[in-house]
Amino acid sequence: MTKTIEFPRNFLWGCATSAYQIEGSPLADGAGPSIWQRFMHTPGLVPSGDTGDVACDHYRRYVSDVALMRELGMQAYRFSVSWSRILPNGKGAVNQAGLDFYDRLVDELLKSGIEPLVTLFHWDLPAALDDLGGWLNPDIASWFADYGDTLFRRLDDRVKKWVTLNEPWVVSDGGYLHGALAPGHKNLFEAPIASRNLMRAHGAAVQAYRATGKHQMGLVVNLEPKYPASDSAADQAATARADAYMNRQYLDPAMLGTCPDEELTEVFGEAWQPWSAEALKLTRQPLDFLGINYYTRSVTRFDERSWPQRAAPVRQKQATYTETSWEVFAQGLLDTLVWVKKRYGDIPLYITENGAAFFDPPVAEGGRVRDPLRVDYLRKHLTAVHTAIQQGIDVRGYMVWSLLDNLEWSLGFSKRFGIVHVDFESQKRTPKDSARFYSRVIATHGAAVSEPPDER
Ligand code: GBH
Repeated sequence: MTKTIEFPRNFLWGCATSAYQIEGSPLADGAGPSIWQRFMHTPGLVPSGDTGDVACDHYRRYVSDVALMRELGMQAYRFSVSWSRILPNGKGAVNQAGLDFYDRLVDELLKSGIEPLVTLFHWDLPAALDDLGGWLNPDIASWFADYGDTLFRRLDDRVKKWVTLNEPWVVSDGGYLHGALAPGHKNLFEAPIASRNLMRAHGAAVQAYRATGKHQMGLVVNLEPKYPASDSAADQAATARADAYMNRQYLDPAMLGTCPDEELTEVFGEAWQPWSAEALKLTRQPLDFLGINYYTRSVTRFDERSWPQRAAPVRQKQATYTETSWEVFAQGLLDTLVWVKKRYGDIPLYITENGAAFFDPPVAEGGRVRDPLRVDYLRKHLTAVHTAIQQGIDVRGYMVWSLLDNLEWSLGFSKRFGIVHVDFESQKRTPKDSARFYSRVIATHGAAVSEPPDER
């Protein structure tokens, strides 16, 4: 017998997006350019030539997008604010028209009974701040806090859940170490500095929030459990390095006020400098919740040539891989939740992103998009979340990544993560089978997770 799944009645069901990935109109109404605007318009950096100039045109279509969410039964919507719409130069003069957009979006959501969850920073740094060193400039902590303050003063009367940063690891690793993401630097010495300033900025924004805000503030990290490929000492040590690098580098300072210096010295060598007492103190601020983005795991082995962590993922022969070559491994989500509770104690948790890119068939006659692999992915991961709750882990909500097919950063529009298909020519939205499935899950408080798949 399959077990019946029932989530708590107050469990928060929703979906997530980010500004540059869906909005389009990046320079409209007085907005300044972001580093993503710059990066994607630099010839040669993005093979597809795709940009966020139009993306899902959400900036102009937000009313109908909110209506769509409502039709699907969404209870919450996690979106991010484009910093350079609010502060075209990253600091200083406020652009009221930019604030007005998010004001209208929040009102539209509330009118539709959907709770907004607002992320301050999902990678689109104002270009003007990058010109001042971006995340390498320690002053960014106060720039970020001031930006946050501007938003809190305008929206905290209606927004009850806030997030400082989305995935500091990706910003540092992709933007400063390997350079596949904006601002495209490749520098061993810069990455740890960017990480530290990201976390100092996080702390400074939480402090600013406590001074003006009345609700809840959290941090969103991408977590990926690392499992040793063998019990050899070399693989075990490589696994510990990979885990310190991706997972503990951010959560230890934020939650414990410590840093895994030993492993990070092994990763970065002389490029690793222990954090100052000031940085640790600023970073560690009491949080109301933690947001976890979970996509995959890695089975890790020692690999001399994997720079800089000398650890590499081992391909799993029996596993399913998504279109971004990430292993589907739902047990890893449960393991992650267990680990977070054990290491960091009891704190309300939200799954703030979870989802998968698969190759979808074209929209069929009658408007159906069959995406059984995505349905299966969601089913397995929702089952893992349910198990975690049964084990006493305080998971309060789940946001699927993503509502819409959107701009997958440097990979352009080719990787589709949406539960709603987007035709990027006509901008037509078509809910995929996974959207229908997720709607039923929400409507049945999770019971549909254990329903047999729709074979029609
Ligand atoms: C998120 O990051 C972003 O927040 C979001 O904007 C983005 O669209 C979405 O995911 C989909 O990419 O190659 O096997 O070593 C994802 C964070 C970190 C998840 C790196 C996968 C690499 C796995 N990712 N991780 S592997």
